[in-house]
Formats: sequence, structure tokens, C-alpha cells
Amino acid sequence: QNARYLADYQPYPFILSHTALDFTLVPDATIVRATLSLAPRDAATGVDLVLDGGKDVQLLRLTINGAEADPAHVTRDDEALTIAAAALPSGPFTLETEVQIDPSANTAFEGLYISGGMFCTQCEAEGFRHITFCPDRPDVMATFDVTIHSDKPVLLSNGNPVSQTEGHAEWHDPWPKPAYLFALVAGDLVAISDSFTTLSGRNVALNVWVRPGDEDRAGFAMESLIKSMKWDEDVYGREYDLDVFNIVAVDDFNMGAMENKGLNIFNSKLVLASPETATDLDYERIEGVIAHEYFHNWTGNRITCRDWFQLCLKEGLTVFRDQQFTSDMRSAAVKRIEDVRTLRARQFREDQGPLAHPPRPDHYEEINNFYTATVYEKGAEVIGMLKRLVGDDGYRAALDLYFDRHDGDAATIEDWLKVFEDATGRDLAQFKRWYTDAGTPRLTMREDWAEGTAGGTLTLTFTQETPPTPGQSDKQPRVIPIAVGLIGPNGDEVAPTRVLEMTETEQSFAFDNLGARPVVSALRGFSAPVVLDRQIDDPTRAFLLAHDTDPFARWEAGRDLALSALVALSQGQPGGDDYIDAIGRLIADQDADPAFRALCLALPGEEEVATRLYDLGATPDPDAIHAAREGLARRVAEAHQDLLSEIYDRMVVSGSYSPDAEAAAKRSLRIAALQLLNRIDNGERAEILFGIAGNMTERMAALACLIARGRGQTALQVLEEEFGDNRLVMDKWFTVQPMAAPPADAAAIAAKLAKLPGFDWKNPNRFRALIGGLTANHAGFHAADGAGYDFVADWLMKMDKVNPQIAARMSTAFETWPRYDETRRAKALAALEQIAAIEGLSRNTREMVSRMIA
Ligand code: B3K
Ligand code: ZN
Repeated sequence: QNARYLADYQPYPFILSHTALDFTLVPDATIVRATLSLAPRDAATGVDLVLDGGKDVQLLRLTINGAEADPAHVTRDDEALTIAAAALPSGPFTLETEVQIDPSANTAFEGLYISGGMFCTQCEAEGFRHITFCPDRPDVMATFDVTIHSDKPVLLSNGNPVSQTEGHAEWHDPWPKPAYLFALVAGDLVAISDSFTTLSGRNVALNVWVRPGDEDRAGFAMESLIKSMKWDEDVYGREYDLDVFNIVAVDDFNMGAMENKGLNIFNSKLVLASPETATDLDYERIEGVIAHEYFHNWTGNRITCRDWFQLCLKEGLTVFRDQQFTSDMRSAAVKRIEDVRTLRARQFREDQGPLAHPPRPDHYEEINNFYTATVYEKGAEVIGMLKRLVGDDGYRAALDLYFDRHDGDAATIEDWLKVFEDATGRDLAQFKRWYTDAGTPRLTMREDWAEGTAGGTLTLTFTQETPPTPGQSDKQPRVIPIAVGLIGPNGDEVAPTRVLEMTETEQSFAFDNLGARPVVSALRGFSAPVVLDRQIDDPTRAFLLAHDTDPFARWEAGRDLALSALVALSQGQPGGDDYIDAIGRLIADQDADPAFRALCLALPGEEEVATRLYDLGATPDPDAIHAAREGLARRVAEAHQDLLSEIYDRMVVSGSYSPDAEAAAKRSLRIAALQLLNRIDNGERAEILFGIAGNMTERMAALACLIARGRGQTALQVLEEEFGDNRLVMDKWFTVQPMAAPPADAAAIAAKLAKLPGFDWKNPNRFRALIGGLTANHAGFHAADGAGYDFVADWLMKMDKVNPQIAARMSTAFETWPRYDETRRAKALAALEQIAAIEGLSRNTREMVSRMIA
């Protein structure tokens, strides 16, 4: 195999102090001249100079200190250019190359490519090697000077502008950076502009660059940027460090956005928003991702990663920071619940299947396959635990030390943990297992109650066990912070939240002097990313849903109640009465936060039910789960029809649209009511709402309801007529059809849509819209006849030839295949094997598929 190992790390044998680049941009024949200022790290040992460079980089000329290199000393293979030690000076030297590349042929969108006529780049993780020859690794950092020659009106790169004349621009980036943070944009763009004065009085010009005509949809991104800059100063004391900050929106982008120094490049769906075209969720994501990329300026750029194994050093921390930001801007309780939902849906799923890996992996074949929920979201959870263990002051002290000690460094997880040890005096040797071990610990809680003369004692005994994961069969116990509170029988809290620190495989904690036996509120705030297993009956869950003071634990009680009903119902047993009663009481409570009520009202998704069944040792049946969930939703609607219609009629936000948390919360409660009522009014309300709603949030919700009832055709046509030329809205149009369709029709619908001329599948957003829409329909994708598997596999094979990163990423739809019944397993496996058999399959997809088959 071609795996790379963390244990093999060696520093680069040369020091690169400066990189000068000169681009002459021509769509199919761009010339790049690079001048690298190099010096051997250790002058005594003569080593070859190995520069990364892909097959797509054609070398035209190479000089060392101005002299043509002797071809006998230069060797080229598919991945690198090697200059023999014999050809290199023993001291500092200048290496110049001239290469030719073809951005117009770059369909993988890595390196320099063209999107809608605009030149742009994506270099993380290893894209710079498709632009020119260089040491393309994060621990090699240099200052940059960039010159661009092009007839495009707007020419951008990193750092500060030096000169701009027609057809020519120069940029200087004074902050040493690795090549993965390089960026260049050249296009016909317009900006909306603003400015920000930093903590120390530096004036920064801010621009959000979009295509002409999109300016009126860029304002929210700008607002979000300004809020992020302010927040990072207020909360982390971090100030911006250049004269300009540019954001550019592009239509063809493999992921969400990229934190290139001073020049963030964004998928246009994370920049452009108007009430008519974007949903509340889109707005929340835009705010969060703008913040995330901005925060990378300190956590990622000023302090970067030594190697890609350390990816969670920057990603886990930056996700943690953007989560804190969103909690401060919106509702902390709602944000926490949303984050836990995402974590479970994506990361727990990953951790429990064949693709499980630690937040810091110790080997990989293709690093782009490791931009995962484990590296990002679990990486953030691990930091949340650290903060819980050392307290807010300890966390702040550790972060101050981190910025102080490591500014300008390419750091490691060891460095990160060391600042916490040094700032707080804590030993984190055992805690480190969260970074090095894969798998989600199962935590079992047992309660023992003893009456005594001085009052009762409740003893909680926890045991932890982490199931084996690929390559890691033996798991040692971890440090688990377990936040616990106690609620008295009358509903009052008798013991406020206490964080129990579990370090052993089995451990007990006692609560003394209690009047009467309390109800335990465990794992408050989801204090650790574990699966909690406790003996608890539905009436106790309903009690917690009514009385818990911790919003997460309260929501969790409701969710558990719903899951226990859905598990029973999907297995043909009775269930749901306790849930229906409890939910009735909750939604009748006019004082409760609308966002919280909306979260409780939404039934767990079908995949969540499948996961719960699998956790319980059962084989999930997607059709039975779908039927159980539909049946329960209908019963809730029937039981609470009056209450729900009252909510639906009352939760109307008056005045003009605002994407703020409060207005969005009302809409979300209204939509949750609509989704239930839709089961008994045959889409009547949805049809009216689709016709009159002035915002995309309600229109999309209404459309999904109509599709689920098999009467979406007219609304789909209306949307297409209105927004046929708006790519982002048409992406939604492609997603919602297979996603909301009755499962039996989903694969056929997706297949029909794939034949439309509008299915511009080489555009990553459009591909994800359609394929992702189908895979989000649990019973549809896992249809027993294998139609869903075959459809997705066919498209993955097609996409792999064009854009391997997207194909590999989307292949994770198959990662849960081992959970299902014999028939489905055989069909999913056959689909994966068919992909694996393809000749010339990319390294990306090959690695993913072989891990899933293993
Ligand atoms: N750092 C980039 C992700 C790059 C993905 C490369 N396949 C965006 C982010 O996490 O902010
Ligand atoms: Zn990031």
C-alpha cells in the first residue's frame, strides 16, 4: 500500500525563506515562474532537493543561481522533481522554474482552475503542487510576492496590494505561510466593501467579491465578517494583521470555503443570500462559515500544522471557536443541541463503521479523505471537554500561552496539550487518548439508592467501554467529564450541575444528604462525546422533559422518548403514548422558547432510528422505520391537531424578513407544526403557504411537504420558472425531490432528474444536491431492490474520472452498509466492489472503497 505514516515524520532538509511567483494567465496555457529562496537545513549533509509537482505541471526551464541546471541532475516522475545534491550549492541559493499548466482542463478543482470564466485556486491540502514545483507541505513556510498578468479586471492574491495597473497586479504577503494557504483569483468581479478598525487602531479594507448582479446578495456575508472580527478580539484577544481582507464567491468549489491568507475563497452558497433565495439555515451557515474561515487567520494560518496528521489542531479548534461564536450570536442552548445532532448523525456514524479513525490519524493514503466529521466535529468536542476539565480561566490561560508560544509555528497536538499542561498544571497524558484513539465510548450508568439517618445517598456507577475500530482492537479507558444534576420528585433541582471526572473503566460517585430519591439528569450539555446507556423508563424521561433545567438534557429526554417509541413501533410493538402526551404538554407551554419547542417537535430522523436499533443489537429495517415514523407523526398530529394549528396560525413573523435567531425560531416552530399537520391535511396548508410565503425558508418547507404527499409538481414548476437561472435555488430544487419523495419512488425520481439538461453534474454543488438528496432519504437510498445503491455507485464511478475528491467524499453514503440485512448488504457490497474494480480509479476513491469493503 501507499500509506503515509505519522511516525515517519522528518523535517524538510531545506529552508525556504521566500517564494516569488509570476503568473501569466491563459486558460489553457498559463505560465508560472517561481523563484524559491532556499538553503540547506544542514550544510554538511548533501541531500537531493525534492520538489512536489503533479503530472499536470510541465517544466519549461530550471535554473539554480541563474544558471541552467544540467539535465543529468534533474529527474522527474509523476509526483516530483528531484535535483541531485551534486547540482546544489552548499549555502543559500535561488531556484527558478518556469512551468506551463492548463487551468481549463482542471475538472478536479484542485490547484488553479476556471469557474464561470474566473481563474481561482484551491491549494489545501496538496493543491499547490498542481501549480508549480515546490515543497508542498505545511511545515515549509515562506513570505510570498505574487505578480499576476491577465486581462481580467480584478486580480487578487494573498497579503497586501503593492501595485495594480491594467493587466497587471502585485501582492506581497509579509506573513510566512505554507503553500496550501496560497490563493489567486482573476475575474470579472464586483465587490461590496466596508472597513474595520482593529483593537490597536489598524484600518482594514474589507471586500466581498461576487459576480456582477450578485451584489445585492452579499450584504449578510459582510455583516457576518465584521461580527467575526469583533468577536475574535473580544473573546480571544486576536487581531487581524493585514491591510485588506478579501472574500471571493465561486460557483465551482469542492467544499464550503478556504481560509487562504487574506483571501478567503468561498463556495457561493456560503456567501450569497437573500430572503427570497436562502433559508434560515443557509443564513446561519453563512454566518458560521464566514466566522470559521476568519478565525483560521489565527488558528490555522498564524499557527499552522506541522503535518497533515495534525489537521484537527487547526480544524477542531476553529470549529470549536465558530461554535462558541454562533452560541454568542444566537441561542447557546439551540446551538448545542444542533451541534450534538450533527455530531451523532455524521461523526458517531463514522466512528461506528469501517471508516472510523482517530481525530489525529496515524496514517493515510489520501489526506483529502480525512477532512471528516471526526477531525472537525469530534476535534471540537475534544476541546470542549478540555475546557470543561480546566475551567474557563484555565482555558483562556492555555490559549493565551498557545498564541504566545507558537505564533509563526507549524505545531502539533503535543504542543497543544503542552500549553494546557503548562498553563494549568494538569497532566494530560491519559486525556491524549481522545486524539489518538478512534471509536465512541459507551458509558453505562447504574444508580444505587440508600436511605440513611442523615438523608439518602445516591451512588452513580459508570463503566466505559470503547468498541474496537479498524486497526485498534484494544482500547484503554479515557478521561470522561460527566456533567450531572439531580432533580427532586417535585421537579426542583436538588443538586446543581457537577462535573464528575471519570478516568477508570468503572468508577462510582456518591451524592449525600438527599431528602428523597432524585431523578438523575446525566451528561448535561452533552459533556462528552459518548453513547450513554442507562436504565430509564418512559415516565422518567417524560419527567425530565418537563423539569430538567439543562436545555440539552431536557431535549435529550424528549428525543429518547421519541426513539423508544419508534424502536418499538418499527419492530411491530406498541409505543408512543408517553411521547404523545409529553409533547402535548411541551407545545402547550406558551412560555417555552419557540426554538426549543420546534426542536422537540421534530421527530428523530429515520437514520437516527436505524442507529438506535443497531446500537441495541437489532437489524434496522428501513421500510419498517419509515412506516413507524410516518405512523407516529400522524398520531401526534391527530392527538394535538388544535394545538398545532394554533401554533401554525400564530407563529407568523410580521414585518420584513430578518434572518435573526428569534425570527428564525418562530419560523422553525411553525414549520415543525406544518410538517405534522401535513400528515392529516393532505398538504392543504403547505399548498397555501407555498403560494404566499415571501421567504425561501417557508417555501422550501412547504414544497417538501407537498412532495411527500405526492403533489409537488405545480410548486416545482413555479419554482423553476421563477428561479431557473439561479444556481443555488436550483440546487435546492434538485435536492428536495429525491429527499422528500416517498422512499419507493426516490431512486427513480433521482434517475429522471439526472437526465435533465440542468443536471450540470460536474458542478460539485449540483452533484451533491442530487446524489446527496437521494442518500438523505434513508429508506429511499436503502431500497431493498438496490436501485438506490446502483444509482449512486454509477454516478460515483462517473464522477471519479472528473473530480476524485467529490466522488470519494460522496462514497461515504455507503459507510453504514454493514448494519443492514443480508439482502441489502449483498447489494451494497456488490456496488462497492464494482467501484473497486474500475481500472484507473483515483487514489481518493480507492482508499475509501477499500476501507469500506475491508
Ligand atoms: N481548510 C479548508 C478545507 C480544505 C479541504 C481540502 N480538501 C476549509 C476549512 O476547514 O475551513
Ligand atoms: Zn476549517
